[in-house]
Amino acid sequence: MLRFLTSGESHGPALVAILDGMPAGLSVDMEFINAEMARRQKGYGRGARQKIETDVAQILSGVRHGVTTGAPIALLIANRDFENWNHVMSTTPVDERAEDVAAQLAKKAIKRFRPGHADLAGTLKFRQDDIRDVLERASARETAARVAVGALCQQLLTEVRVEIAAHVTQVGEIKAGVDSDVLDLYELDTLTEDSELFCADEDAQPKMIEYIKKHWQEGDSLGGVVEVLADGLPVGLGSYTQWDQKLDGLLAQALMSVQAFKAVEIGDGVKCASQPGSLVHDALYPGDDESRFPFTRKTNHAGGIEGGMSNGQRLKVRAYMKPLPTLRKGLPSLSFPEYQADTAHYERSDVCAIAAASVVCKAMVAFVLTRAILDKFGGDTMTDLLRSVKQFNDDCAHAAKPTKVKAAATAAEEEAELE
Ligand code: EPS
Repeated sequence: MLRFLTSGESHGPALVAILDGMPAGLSVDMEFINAEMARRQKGYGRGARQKIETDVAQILSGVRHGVTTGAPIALLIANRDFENWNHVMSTTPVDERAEDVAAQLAKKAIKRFRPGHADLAGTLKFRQDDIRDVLERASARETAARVAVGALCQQLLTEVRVEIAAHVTQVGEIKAGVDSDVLDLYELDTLTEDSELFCADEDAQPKMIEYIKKHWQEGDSLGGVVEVLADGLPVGLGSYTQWDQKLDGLLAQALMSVQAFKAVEIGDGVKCASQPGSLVHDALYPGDDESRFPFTRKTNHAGGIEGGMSNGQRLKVRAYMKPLPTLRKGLPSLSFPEYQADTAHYERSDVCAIAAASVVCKAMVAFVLTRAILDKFGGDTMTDLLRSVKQFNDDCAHAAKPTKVKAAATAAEEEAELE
């Protein structure tokens, strides 16, 4: 099964990811991976850290001469900022009496919890006596490693003709007025790459930027909403047969795992709860020349998933991010380890990271879809995988049931034998 782990602290030497289970024979485009890495660093509302970093992924194993071998793929992204944190984040013991060490430790010390961050629960959970031990790993810097993994997955998706794109649909209260049913995903991807907030609504975007600016001036932070769309998915990814195989559940878990994400919605998810079934379910009609399948629909309220499986329509997933918990306008909080009334800690941070988060959400969706494709179609090699996906898509296009095909073949063989 395709899986990945990440490791690394925000200001440590590097971030690392291991992606295990990719088939052999996938050509790896490093330029694409690093373009995605660069995209994650962009977006209006980000803090000074991004001026320090130039994220570049390096592949250490599992790829030879630009092609995957089927072995685990290790990726490394160096943290340039580590040079300013070398004592604080040293993996080996440091001499706290040395002047430069003491100065750096004092400068970076954190003695007050930030409500909304992992600080409080993490410090208690791991019995740490330094909040930094928690926040360094809880930090969204980790998402750089996820983007590298997702970019590799996107390359496999491209091979099986699945297209994926993400855009920002809301910042705070400002919503984009974009109809995601009619967006061309290639155009969306190109458009958002050049825009400041990865938003497809040219009228809403300047308002979003003003809104972020206003909250930055007030020492506040903002969240928002990201939508991830995917076209060309085979029918039947995920499964209705078991709770932990449902594609919507898997997507929700993956997206909720992104730092600061608090809700996930598939299709018209939330709205569906307040509407009658006749307005929610997507009626079926016979397919025409343009349809991929012998059926078509006029709506996509389900967002491309029915019964926990992809249904051949565009996948539409929205993910909701809360405002970042690091605020210049510190909230009432407690000191650590005394637990006395104080104001929350503030250190350099982003005001709004929703644009960057859209790249991360896309990466996570790319990973879940790639895993679901490999689960359904298997294949140690890209050749096996492509053959199997094509065969299945062709079968679906003609609505042929393999069991019937087999029965017919058996009947034909029996008839031949009788003759
Ligand atoms: C983050 C705090 C900030 C963000 C960081 C996530 O880092 P720093 O404390 O170094 O300014 O910039 O995000 C990244 C470094 C990144 O590359 O996305 C946090 O606390 O989550």
